Amino acid sequence: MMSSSNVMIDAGKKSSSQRTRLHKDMFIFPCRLRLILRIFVIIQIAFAIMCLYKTTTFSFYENDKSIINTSGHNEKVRNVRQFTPTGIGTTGTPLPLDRTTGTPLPLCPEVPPGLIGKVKIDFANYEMVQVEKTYPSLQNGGRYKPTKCTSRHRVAIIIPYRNRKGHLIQLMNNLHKILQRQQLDYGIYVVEVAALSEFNRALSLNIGFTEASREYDYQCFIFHDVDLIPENDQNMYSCPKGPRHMSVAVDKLKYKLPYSTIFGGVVAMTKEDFQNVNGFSNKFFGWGGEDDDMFKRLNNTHLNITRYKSKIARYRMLSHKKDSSVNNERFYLLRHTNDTWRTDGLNSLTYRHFKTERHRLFTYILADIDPSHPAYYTDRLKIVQESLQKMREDFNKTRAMESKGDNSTRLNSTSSEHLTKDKKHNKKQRI
Ligand code: NGS
Repeated sequence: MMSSSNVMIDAGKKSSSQRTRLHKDMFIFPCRLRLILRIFVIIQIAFAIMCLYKTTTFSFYENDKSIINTSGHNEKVRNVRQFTPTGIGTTGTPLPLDRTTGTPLPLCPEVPPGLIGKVKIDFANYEMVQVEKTYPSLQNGGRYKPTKCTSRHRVAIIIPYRNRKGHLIQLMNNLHKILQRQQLDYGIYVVEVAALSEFNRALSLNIGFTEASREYDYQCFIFHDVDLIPENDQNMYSCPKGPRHMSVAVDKLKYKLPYSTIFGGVVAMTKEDFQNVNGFSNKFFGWGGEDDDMFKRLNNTHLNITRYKSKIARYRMLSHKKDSSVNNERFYLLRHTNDTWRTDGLNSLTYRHFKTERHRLFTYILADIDPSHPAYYTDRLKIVQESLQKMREDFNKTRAMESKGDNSTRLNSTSSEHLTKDKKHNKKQRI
C-alpha cells in the first residue's frame, strides 16, 4: 500500500508531458461542466415557465375548461361559478301531466290530506343503500313531485355538509317521508366545501342556493342542519310568506328558544327574500354567528321572522362530537354586518365547482373557494385595532369615573355598575 506521503512525492515528480495532459483535461472538464450547467439552466427555465403557466391558469376564476385529477377521477375543477340573480318563481315551469289522460294535473289541496302530526323517528343505523331502497318514488338527485296533483310549492332543501355520513343517512331516512306527505315538489342538495380548515356553514348554504337555482325554478329554500330531525309532519317545509324559523324547539335545548332572535338550525326563505338580503355572509369560518348575521340582514330589509308553535316546530338533535372550532371573529363581523351585508353575500360569492353527483336520496355538490380571496378574508389587523381602541375607550372611561368619585364606596358601586353593564352588553353581543 502506498502511504499518503508517497503519493504526494509521486505527484511532485510528474513529467512535463503528463502535466500538459492534465492541463488539457482540466480545460476539457470546465467545457463539459459549462455544457452541463447550461443544460441544467435550460431545464430550470423550462420548469419555471411550466410553474408560471400552472399558477396563472390555476389561479382562481380565470379559465373554465381545464381538467385535473382528484382522488382518481377526472374532474372539471376550474368550473368557476358565481351567483347570477334570476327571476322569481314562475319562469317556464311546465305543469305536470296526468300520465293516462295527458292533461295537466290539478293543484294539490292547500292542506295535504295525509299528514299525521307527531311522527315516530327511526334512529336505527342503516347503510345508505338500505335507505335508498325504501324510496323507489324518488327521482335521482333526491328529487320528488307528487304524481296525482301539481304541488303548490317548489322547494330546495340545502344541507351544509362535512364528515357526517351517519347523520345524513338518518336525516334522509326520516325527512323524505315527511316531505312526500306534504306533497311538495322538492329537491335535496348536500353541499360540501372542500379543503377549508374551518367549516363555513353560511358559505355552503350560499353555494347550495346558487347550484339549486341553476337546476330548477325553486320558489323557496330550506336551509337545514344535517343533525336536526323533524318530529312533526305539520311543520310545513312549504314556501313561507316571510322568513320562517323552523327549529323552534330542539330536544338538546330543552325544547326552548335560546333567545328570541335566533335564526339558525332549520330556516325557510323565499328566493326573493334570500336574494334581497344578499344571501348569507361568506365570512363566517368556524362555529357561530352566521345565523345572527342573517337575522340582522332580515332586520335591515324590514323582514320579520315567523315561527310555528313549539308543539309543531320540534326537532331531535343527533349527537356528535364538536367538530368545528368556535369562530373568534364572529362578534367583530356581527358588529359590522350593517355596513357590510350589501357587499358580502351572494354578490361576492365565487367558488370552483368540482362536481355534482346524483344520488338516489340527494344531490351532492362539491365545491371549493380561495380563502385568501377578498370575499372570504377578514382583515385581522382591523380586528386587533378595533379591540385595542375599545380597550382604550374603556380604560379612559374608568379613569374618568375614578377621578370623579371621591370615596371608595362610590368607586366600588361605580365599578360594579360598570361590570353589570358589561355583562348586559356581552349578552346583547351574543344576539
Ligand atoms: C349563539 C350563536 C349562534 C348559534 C346559537 C345557538 O350564541 O350562531 O348560539 O347555538 N351566536 C354567536 O355565537 C354569536 S346552539 O345552542 O344551537 O349550539 O346558532
